[in-house]
Amino acid sequence: MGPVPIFLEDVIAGLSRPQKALPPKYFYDAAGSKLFERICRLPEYYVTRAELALTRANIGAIARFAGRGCALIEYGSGESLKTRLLIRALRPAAYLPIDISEPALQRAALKLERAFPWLEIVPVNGDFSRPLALPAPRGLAKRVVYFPGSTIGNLTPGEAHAFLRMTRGQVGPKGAMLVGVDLKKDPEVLHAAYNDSRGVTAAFNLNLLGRINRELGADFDLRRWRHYAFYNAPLGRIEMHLASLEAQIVNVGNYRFAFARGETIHTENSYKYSVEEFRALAARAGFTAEKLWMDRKGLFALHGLKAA
Ligand code: AVJ
Repeated sequence: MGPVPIFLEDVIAGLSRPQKALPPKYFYDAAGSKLFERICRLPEYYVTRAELALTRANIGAIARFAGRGCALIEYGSGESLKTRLLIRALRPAAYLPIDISEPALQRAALKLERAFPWLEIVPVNGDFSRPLALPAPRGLAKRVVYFPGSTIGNLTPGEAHAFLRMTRGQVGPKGAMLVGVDLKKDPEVLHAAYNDSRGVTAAFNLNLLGRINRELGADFDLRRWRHYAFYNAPLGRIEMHLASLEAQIVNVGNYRFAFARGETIHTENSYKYSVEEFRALAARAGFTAEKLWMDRKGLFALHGLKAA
């Protein structure tokens, strides 16, 4: 069984729940990855710029914290500028990018090979929402897990706890972790970041239905759906949904799903954590938060965690 049956199963299961839902990891097909890169350059989407700025400004301290010559493991690597900064400063013994998209992984690995011919690159095609076994490290290099971009915000606090426990096991007692976390802030700023004026985030969200049509032969009519994103303050998260503009029936393979007017498919959570909240979460997973780097506006945090 390849990836397609799993995609189909996940879609059928998600659309069969009382609150219909789809896993956000499926946003990132070729079209979705392109749209996400456009999101990262939007004026309203401060996340990428804030993280890049704080990484640039603190790269020396970050490298000292992680230690030179480590095995650097990056989850959800995609194609990242921050990674290049880090590789240059850290001079890792090996770099293990982990990504759900095989083409994105291969493209990124090729580019990095060209830029850093001295670096051993071991791409791992994997989905980190499930437990993942990493290739055994060569030598005794200390392992450092890098999880930037606030991707951890896609996980519920329970899932984030399980993920941090898994990476705590992977880095071992001497290891460290760098986690990029989006901070709680003015809800207007958050709202604008997920409701950009150019409609790129809307296109990104709607592309999920397009992908289901393309890959699973479904018949979602994209004109009958609207992007809907809001900040859920009590839960501390942005929620993205796709709202059905009218009562309709959609076929996915042999399955039929009925949608009421205004009913939504929940497509993504993006949790925001205060510094204290994230430290508490890391502590429960067996990490001590030793370092904290932030951008000047206090929009985004990079936490340096050591095994407790
Ligand atoms: C890549 C998961 C961090 O939650 O901000 C951007 C994805 N969704 N705009 C985020 C996203 C809508 C992004 N993460």
